[in-house]
Amino acid sequence: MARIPVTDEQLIERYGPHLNQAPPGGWNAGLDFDKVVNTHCCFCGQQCGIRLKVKDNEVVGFEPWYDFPFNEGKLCPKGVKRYLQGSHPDRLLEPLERDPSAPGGFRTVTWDHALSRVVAEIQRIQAAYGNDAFAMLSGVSITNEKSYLVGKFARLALQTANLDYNGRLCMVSAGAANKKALGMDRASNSWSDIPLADVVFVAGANVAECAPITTSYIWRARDRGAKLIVADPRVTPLARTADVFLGLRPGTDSALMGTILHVLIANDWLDHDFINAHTLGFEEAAAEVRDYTPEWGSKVTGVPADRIVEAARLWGTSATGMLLHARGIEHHTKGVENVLSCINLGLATGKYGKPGCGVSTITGQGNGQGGREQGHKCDQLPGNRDITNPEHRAYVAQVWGCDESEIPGKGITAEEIVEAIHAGEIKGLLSICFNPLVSLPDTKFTAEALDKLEFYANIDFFLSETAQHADIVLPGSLQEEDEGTTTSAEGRTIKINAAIDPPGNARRDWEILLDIARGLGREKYFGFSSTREIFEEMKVASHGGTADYFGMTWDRIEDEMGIFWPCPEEGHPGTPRLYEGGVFAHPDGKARFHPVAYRPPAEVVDDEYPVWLTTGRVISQYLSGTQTRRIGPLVEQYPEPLCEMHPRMAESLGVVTGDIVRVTSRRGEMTLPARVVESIRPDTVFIPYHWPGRQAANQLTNRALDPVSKIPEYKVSAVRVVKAEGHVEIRDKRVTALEERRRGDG
Ligand SMILES: Nc1nc2c(c(=O)[nH]1)N[C@H]1C(S)=C(S)[C@@H](COP(=O)(O)OP(=O)(O)OC[C@H]3O[C@@H](n4cnc5c(=O)[nH]c(N)nc54)[C@H](O)[C@@H]3O)O[C@H]1N2
Ligand SMILES: Nc1nc2c(c(=O)[nH]1)N[C@H]1C(S)=C(S)[C@@H](COP(=O)(O)OP(=O)(O)OC[C@H]3O[C@@H](n4cnc5c(=O)[nH]c(N)nc54)[C@H](O)[C@@H]3O)O[C@H]1N2
Ligand code: SF4
Ligand SMILES: [Mo]
Repeated sequence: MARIPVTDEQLIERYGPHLNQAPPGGWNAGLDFDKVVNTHCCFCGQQCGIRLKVKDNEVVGFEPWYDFPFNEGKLCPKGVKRYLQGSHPDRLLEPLERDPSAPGGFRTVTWDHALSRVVAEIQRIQAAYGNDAFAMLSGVSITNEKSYLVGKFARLALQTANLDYNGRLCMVSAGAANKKALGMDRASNSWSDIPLADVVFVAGANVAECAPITTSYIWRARDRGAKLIVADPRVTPLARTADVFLGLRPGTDSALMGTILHVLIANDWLDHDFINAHTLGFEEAAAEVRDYTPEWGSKVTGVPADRIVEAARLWGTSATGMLLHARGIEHHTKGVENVLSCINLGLATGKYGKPGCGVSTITGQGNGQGGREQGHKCDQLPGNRDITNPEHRAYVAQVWGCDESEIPGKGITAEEIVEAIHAGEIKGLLSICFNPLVSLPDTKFTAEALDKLEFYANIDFFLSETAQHADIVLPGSLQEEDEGTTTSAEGRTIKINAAIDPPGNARRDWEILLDIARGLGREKYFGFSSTREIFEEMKVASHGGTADYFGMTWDRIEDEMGIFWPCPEEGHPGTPRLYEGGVFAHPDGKARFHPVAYRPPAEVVDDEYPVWLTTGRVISQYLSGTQTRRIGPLVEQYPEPLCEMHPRMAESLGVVTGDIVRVTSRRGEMTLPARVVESIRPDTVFIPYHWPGRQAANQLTNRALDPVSKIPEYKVSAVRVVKAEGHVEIRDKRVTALEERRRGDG
């Protein structure tokens, strides 16, 4: 009987010698250090302040940064262990070239060789098939400066329209809805408004595990007597403390929000003055939900009707309120509609532009906010400008010193790029900060696409699963090896400070892009000699756009511990709370209601695939896991994916915790241990997605996309679950207090 490994030796036996092991003398743990650098966590969009301890060009530990106002020294398990990744033995130190005869499939090459090969392949592919046949994929764990550079690099060095980024798997549904309804894409408030809310409504966000520091803001509201509503198919740690828990069926959020709007209207829990003065389209939105009675809503969502009414009452009758949502409502083929249906609830009750009032998405990746403004989306130019708008193009062309006609048009989105590769239309790819083989839906399809590329180059600091399909791998930089800015979930732009230099022959990401641009003969557009110079150009390029950084300087950002955009002029204080006085970002200052009709997910359960599958995260792992699967203490906390299921489902399958189950969808199948929990709907299973290969949840997920945002429907697929061979002992650290009490051991 296999056991889940618990000792270092067992971990290494099971996962190979690649985990962080303590060096012979034990971890230095930062006792001995040369300097301490104030910076931010490299992981999620909370961007907690942290002080890194450095010894001999190595990050050896950390200190809490108590003065940084967002987290006041608090960190989650990932932030506490992040310092262990830099000196990992897997760190890429040299460029690699594919060589099937070499051990591991790659041989080390010089930078000259690697860069010349990249340049030659770009030129060959573009000459043979046209510029757009070479695509670029980027990510938003990189800074604003790098995001800006990637946007300019793809348009003016690669001269391709086909650039997109991994926020396409993340924040785009919220982004599109925010722009449609409010005219601007940012969280409506700084987090300091959360404690002022009388009701906090959390929809599809596992706050305690994925935005851990936000929990303390919600707690502060609770301390003042605020009520908490949570909508989630799982009873997440935060949901266990909710006043009203809405345990809806996956994929039914727009029906839930529509029903709440119906109840608000039926009881006249509306702010008519706000609706009349500051919004358009209320009548149409109201007409759409005329028949969305609590009984109808209950039938569609599976939530008792009286609970929906109670949620509406709390939201509608509280003077202040904040609605926070994340991927649970956004990872859907109606992700944009789901967010619009939440915004409708905020507008109908006047909960915008006042202390303690707002509707905000909780951004996911480290620079998920800033990275979605600087122009590396396929339809976007810096400042969150529109690449199809002639005025926007002309402005950016003038900043770039190019002719407007040199800026390519709108390209296709991330999953569509992979589809175009699969179809043989895109032949070459350069990617930075993206691990699509683990993170895109339908892994088999992604793997087939990667193998069809004539040339693929990848910039990363670890050999990610996707990088293993590359022809050339260029060793880039970790967050702590370069400086720049990011913009956190709150909309606060902060300064990342370099703690160390890239080790070995690794280079800073931006220097690599500049080298390629030079090789392509496009150096005239890329005369940067420092990250600061990129920032200076970026803020000019953003000027006049909705995401305006023009008034910021690095010094001010550091002195003031962040500046909230828009910050359009020098000396401007920044804008922690948007839409004050009910002034929205559309030219007429009014927000737009949108009629939202419920429609089912792309795939629904049937006799063959009778169980809903939803996917997401656990606290100790981060995204595709390239980084956190290499940090031993985090691996130990949750070593492999488990299939969470309710005791009723487990009983019907004859399964107990630790039994291996086979989960099959129309795309693929996987076997993994079951974890029986009371914190999930009996008709739904949950699998976290942080693992590759046969442990990848995305073997099962559906490639169906939202028609507007083009986000994949990660949160809903139909699967079949059966008991398979085998059992593993799970040392379960995630038992809820309630389960413990029922078992009589707590
Ligand atoms: N520990 C950790 N933290 C992270 C990350 C990480 O990988 N690990 N990643 C960061 C990133 S990039 C992101 S995007 C965020 C994501 O942060 P979240 O969106 O909070 O995390 P998820 O686990 O993707 O999903 C959130 C919740 O949605 C619920 N859900 C599933 N289906 C539905 C549905 O149909 N409706 C509703 N209402 N809820 C549903 C799930 O049960 C889950 O509790 O986290 C960030 N923080
Ligand atoms: N089934 C399922 N799939 C999902 C999701 C889900 O909920 N369910 N969530 C989706 C979401 S919200 C997201 S955000 C995506 C994330 O998916 P990805 O973006 O593919 O995941 P990451 O792990 O961030 O991959 C980033 C890669 O960039 C590297 N990297 C990190 N920082 C830097 C840097 O500064 N420079 C360079 N050069 N490289 C860097 C890392 O080593 C890693 O290999 O996954 C999506 N996939
Ligand atoms: S909450 Fe996010 S930013 Fe803060 S320590 Fe954890 S992973 Fe890092
Ligand atoms: Mo994300």
